[in-house]
Amino acid sequence: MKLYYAPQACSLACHIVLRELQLPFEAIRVDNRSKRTAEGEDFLAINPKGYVAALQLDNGEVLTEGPAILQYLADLKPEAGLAAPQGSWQRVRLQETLNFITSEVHGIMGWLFNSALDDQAKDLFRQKLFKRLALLEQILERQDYLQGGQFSVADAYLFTVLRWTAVFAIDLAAWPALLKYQARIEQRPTVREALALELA
Ligand SMILES: N[C@@H](CCC(=O)N[C@@H](CS)C(=O)NCC(=O)O)C(=O)O
Repeated sequence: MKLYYAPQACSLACHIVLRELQLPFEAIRVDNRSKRTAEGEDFLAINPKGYVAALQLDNGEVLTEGPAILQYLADLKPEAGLAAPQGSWQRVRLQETLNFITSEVHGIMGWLFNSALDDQAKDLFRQKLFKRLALLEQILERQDYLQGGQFSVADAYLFTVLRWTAVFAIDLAAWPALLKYQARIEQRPTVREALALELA
């Protein structure tokens, strides 16, 4: 498998999960501005959507969209418990959580990266984001991970997008459970390895 990633982008979640599952993979860096890979390929020819993450399977198929990739990977090794079994109620809850992260956290934060928006517009998105963070804070005050007591693909994803708060000078100390959660996940060897490669 090949994971197309950009450093510290949402693809980090897939990168962490590949390492958690100890699956063999090749990490291929994409320059999101030029849309070329580190190997000089045209990324748009690989993923016409033009964004990471993209996972190329050994049969050549390319899977995109973080929540789909994360679940696909987790299902390759169900015994690792990174996603509840397909067809279970807990799996539906996991999908609910992944959808919340992708549209209500990742999606909103995407606007904060947009240089075409003025401060007033960005402030609207910040206020909306803070409401979502408050909801997550309530969950993580009760439990260590989003789905309960065990790390799941949803945590790899939330950890990844929470890291971006630093870019916008949003101090996570306002949400103490989120801050502790971030520190807890940062300690995972797979997270350290993934970040070491992406920051090199
Ligand atoms: N809906 C996609 C969004 C992916 C996305 O936002 N990727 C960003 C990095 S976090 C990207 O590559 N943006 C570059 C671009 O859109 O040109 C998903 O959930 O995987």
